[in-house]
Amino acid sequence: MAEVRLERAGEIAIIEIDNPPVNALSHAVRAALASRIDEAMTDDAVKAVVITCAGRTFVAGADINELGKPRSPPLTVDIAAQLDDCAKPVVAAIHGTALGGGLELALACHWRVAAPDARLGLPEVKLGIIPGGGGTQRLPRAIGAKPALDLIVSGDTIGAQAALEAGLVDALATRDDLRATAVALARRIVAEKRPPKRLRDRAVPPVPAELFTRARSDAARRYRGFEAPLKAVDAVAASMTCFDDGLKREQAIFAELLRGPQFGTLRHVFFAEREAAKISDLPTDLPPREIAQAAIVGAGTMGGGIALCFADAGIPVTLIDSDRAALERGLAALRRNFESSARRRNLPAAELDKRLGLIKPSLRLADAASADLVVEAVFEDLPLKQSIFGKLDEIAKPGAILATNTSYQDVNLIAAATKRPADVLGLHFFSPAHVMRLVEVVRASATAPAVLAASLALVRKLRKLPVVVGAAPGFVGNRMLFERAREADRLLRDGALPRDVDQAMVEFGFPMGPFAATDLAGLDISWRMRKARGISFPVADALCEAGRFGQKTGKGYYRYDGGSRDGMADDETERIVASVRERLGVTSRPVAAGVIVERLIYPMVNQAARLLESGVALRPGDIDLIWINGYGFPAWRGGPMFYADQVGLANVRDRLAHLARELGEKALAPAPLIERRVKEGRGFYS
Ligand code: T1G
Repeated sequence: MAEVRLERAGEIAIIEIDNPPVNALSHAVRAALASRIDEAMTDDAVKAVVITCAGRTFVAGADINELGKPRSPPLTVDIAAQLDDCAKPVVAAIHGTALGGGLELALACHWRVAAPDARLGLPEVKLGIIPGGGGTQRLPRAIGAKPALDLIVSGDTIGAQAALEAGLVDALATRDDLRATAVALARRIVAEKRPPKRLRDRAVPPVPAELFTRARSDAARRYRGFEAPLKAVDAVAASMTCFDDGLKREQAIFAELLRGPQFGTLRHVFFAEREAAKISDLPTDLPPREIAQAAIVGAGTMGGGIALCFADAGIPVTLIDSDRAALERGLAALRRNFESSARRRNLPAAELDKRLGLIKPSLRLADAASADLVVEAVFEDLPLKQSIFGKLDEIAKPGAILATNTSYQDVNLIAAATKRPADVLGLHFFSPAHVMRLVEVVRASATAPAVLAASLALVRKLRKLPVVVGAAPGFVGNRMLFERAREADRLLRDGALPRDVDQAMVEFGFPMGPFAATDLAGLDISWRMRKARGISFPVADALCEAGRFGQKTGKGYYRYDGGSRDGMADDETERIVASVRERLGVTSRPVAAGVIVERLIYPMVNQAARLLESGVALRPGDIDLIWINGYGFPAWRGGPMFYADQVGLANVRDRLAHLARELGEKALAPAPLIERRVKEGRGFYS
């Protein structure tokens, strides 16, 4: 049961919110908090108030279970006003993650003290809404309009040190004396008779008018079709006027988005992420296995990126490569990436150096001996991986987890190269590893539950999203990507041009289209895989035969002049496509954008249905998370499975059946699960 307690420390009243697991602001908590604040304000013996939370975190926001339902006062915005109006000083004591309504409460307090490992943010846009508790008006008054815009539009969080430097918090405490530090500050404020410091009374420092126009155009380009970021700019822009008018604007936008379809979709994504953490046959009482040290084998793009993730999470990591030049290249790339990531996150230089210091380069596989977890990230060659796992079997300490970062090799065959298959699984990071949230956790047939549980916890400690998948070729994400790639190649044969296909998918909400993405990754990688399996994608194969591997060769589907990363349409590509059409005797005809979207997404959904039936994917929500967090599927569309339900699974089934007939492609025939669900009048989620 939620509780809000009030206790006294002499003249200081301490109000403690206790609503496990994250002190969400349910209606019960809001009502109790409002009355405790009143109690403290009317008690003459109380001279100041500290607001703190029990458990692992300060308030992590409004209760998302209640959002979207009729809202009962007092709302978060009402309590923020009540705090603002308090005649006695109120100090917020922040630990864990002060997010959304939690940070908004703290902003309405007059002072803020944070534990050094606290994180603060207004992530409401990730739910398709904007802060609705005054945050779009108070945060700019605390840290300025530009930093506030960046945080609110992105939904990112910042650490306590950066918050102190930005003026968002007034002081840092050490973790175990947060309450004492907050009470001491409250006492000092009373002794010095300092009046309450209200953000509401401050004006936002002036900014160039084009700040908001540029923010709007950036948001429109970066989040194409996604409303909340754009609306967040409008709300923050309104903070440049008087507080009350700005607050009215915020409340109107908040209410409008709360009624909109994108909130419901993103609430689905939020709860799908929580569901993905629940593996039904994993005992919940497994003793936690500490990953105190890690080792990465292979200092290439993936290995270096994975090592960066460990160091960034404070885990000492040995980066191993047998080739000195490769190791040096890997370290140089890792440092460059770490520095640019630190700049983006305003990570203090001292902190960056501390994290870089956690990375130990090595030329010897033997240096993996003390690691609790080893991640192999070498070239995608099964015998090579098996040989490395055979050696790791001799070197690694008992109980170490041995993970492969393979993107499609059979993890069971890799595990079989050791005498400890129970300790082996796949951790399929997505490139660039230090940016992409998704990790497909590949459960091999022998993987022990404790190893799986420890790996899930580790991936979360890296601040990434683990999704458990089965050990089948391509697992889930890449198996679906194969379907999209095959249809994309066929669209070129049928008459579309690369830019038609890419533009249709960018309009749909992807950050880039399939051909631009393939040019970035390199056409040769999938070409090698297809040849090994005797599969032909006629256009892609012809481009590879012409040495057009993408950005790495200056040309692929597009041309990249002078090392530019912006692809230009290339007549040579169109000549190659025309020659393939002629060879295949295909008469080309224009393909409408809507048909392009159907022909790329529905085959993926079809394949996903098969992966659900075979158990390689556990839930439709897992599949949605994989594509949102690994391939840029627009989150505000909910993911491929949620989208298929929105379109209507019967419509998807009918289009697949039509395409299978029209294109003579049996693989496009609707999967049995889709047929069954349609017959039952259901979707994937209903
Ligand atoms: N409401 C309800 N339940 C929540 C919740 C929330 N805000 N946050 C987490 N939970 C549940 C979650 O479902 C799970 O439940 C358990 O807590 C542990 O969560 C007015 C309107 C805080 C960083 O968006 O980012 O404020 O599955 O597994 O990995 O402007 O939870 O165990 O039954 O994620 O340690 C804004 C959302 C809301 C923060 C902790 N706030 N939460 O991560 O644990 S809108 C957010 C998180 C708002 C105001 C607006 C994370 C976390 P169960 P978990 P975690």
